[in-house]
Amino acid sequence: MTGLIIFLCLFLATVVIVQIGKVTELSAKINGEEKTQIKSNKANGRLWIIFGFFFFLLTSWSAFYFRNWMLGYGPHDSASLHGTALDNIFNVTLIITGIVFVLTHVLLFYFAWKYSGRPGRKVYFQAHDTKLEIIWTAIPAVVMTFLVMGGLDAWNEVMADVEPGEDYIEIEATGMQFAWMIRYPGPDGKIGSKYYTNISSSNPMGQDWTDVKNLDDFHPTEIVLPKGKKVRVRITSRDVLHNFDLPHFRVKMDAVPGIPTHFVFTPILTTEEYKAKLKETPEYQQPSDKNEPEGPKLWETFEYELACAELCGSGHYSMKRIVKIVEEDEYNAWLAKQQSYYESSIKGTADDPYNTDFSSMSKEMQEALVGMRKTEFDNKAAAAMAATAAEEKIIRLDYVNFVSGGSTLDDLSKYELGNVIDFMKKNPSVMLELAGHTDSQGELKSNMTLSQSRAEAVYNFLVAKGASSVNLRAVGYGPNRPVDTNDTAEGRKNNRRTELQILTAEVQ
Ligand SMILES: [Cu+2]
Repeated sequence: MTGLIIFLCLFLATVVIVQIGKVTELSAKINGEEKTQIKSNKANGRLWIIFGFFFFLLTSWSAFYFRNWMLGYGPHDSASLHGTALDNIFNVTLIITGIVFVLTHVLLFYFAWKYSGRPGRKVYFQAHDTKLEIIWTAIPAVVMTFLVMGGLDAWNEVMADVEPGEDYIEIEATGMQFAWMIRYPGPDGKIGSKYYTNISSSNPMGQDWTDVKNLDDFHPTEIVLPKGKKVRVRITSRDVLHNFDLPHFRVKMDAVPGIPTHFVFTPILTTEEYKAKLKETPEYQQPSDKNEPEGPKLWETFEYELACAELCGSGHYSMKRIVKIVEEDEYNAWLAKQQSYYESSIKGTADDPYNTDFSSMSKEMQEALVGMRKTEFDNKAAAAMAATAAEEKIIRLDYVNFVSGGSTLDDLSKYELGNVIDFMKKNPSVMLELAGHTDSQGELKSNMTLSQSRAEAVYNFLVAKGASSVNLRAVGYGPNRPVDTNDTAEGRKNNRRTELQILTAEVQ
């Protein structure tokens, strides 16, 4: 329907124009060609002046009317340290070219009116004027030189990489159709290596799990950064060209498959501080959702955002990520809550190269894993110590394992049991029960014996390594205390376990 109406409008407009042409032709015949020509010249000259007037009026008015929405003005001053330099270059260029633009256009419209065709007026013919040539070559050349020099200066300042030994946060952004994937380095401050052939549905960035630096890297859904700290963003792409764009920080850099790029910037305004500036602006007092006039206002719902500034495909518009700038302590609290991608999604799965074989790991990797397991144990122990209910005073020894079917501890168990010894030395008065549990497969009697001998194996190991035997007892519970179903392989695996129960009463 709309298409038909547009077509009819265009058709009628064409008919009108053709008819006007015919009428003009006819009147020219009646009044004589020359008279009509003079009249038309005059009318056109006047129209130029009117058009020029409204053109300037509306351009200036719209610039003024929308000023508070534009980046680089009022509430939208740059939220990063380097952004001011870019805004200044932009403004200087705009002012200089703006003056030239206004002057040339005023003259253009004025001359069109002043020198419109008249009987007896002849065009002034000028073949060459050296002086003029020099003037209109030299002035733009000098102005351009200054603009380019200023631009290069700002470019060098904005594009400067971090110095060796400098304090900064490094994060990584990987573009893909159609999302930004963000990676933080984790507590070690180092982003792990990755390679495109490793990319799979469970490893979206292609991280190399044999690289220790990858073990603590995490993938947050939003970018959180502290105010006043230098940030270096590594920028890459998985498929096509994307562009890492943080408009409020004047950060913009292509994400190119195969060619890593980077950008360094320092946020200087927290999200809250930026909101406070918007709050002072009448434009941001409108409701954020027009259908909900009483709902939150525009300034209240403001968030910094990461966009893709490269037209990268049909879902391009959806490449948005929220960016939050917070105070340092809030940032640290957020960091502490993040779980590494390896821990949450890789560890113990088929993708974990060390799922079964610890011995093939590099020394560095082994140490990293042992360190992580120690932290895990210490956290569990602290929680069990703080708990009051008996069922919460249990530390599950996840890394104590036995050679299949028997009660011989495997090689790796010594690390976890080392943690237990450290714990006992730190808490010499705590009474502990070593509890062995099995699943319900097989005969009850043999399960009872197996769990008892496994608990004793752990007991003997601990005592041999210097743990106090007075504080310890070993009990085999067989299948009697399941924590999961015995109907599935996974449930049975969960039921086969060794636990450390912190006893509140004395050991009998
Ligand atoms: Cu994109």
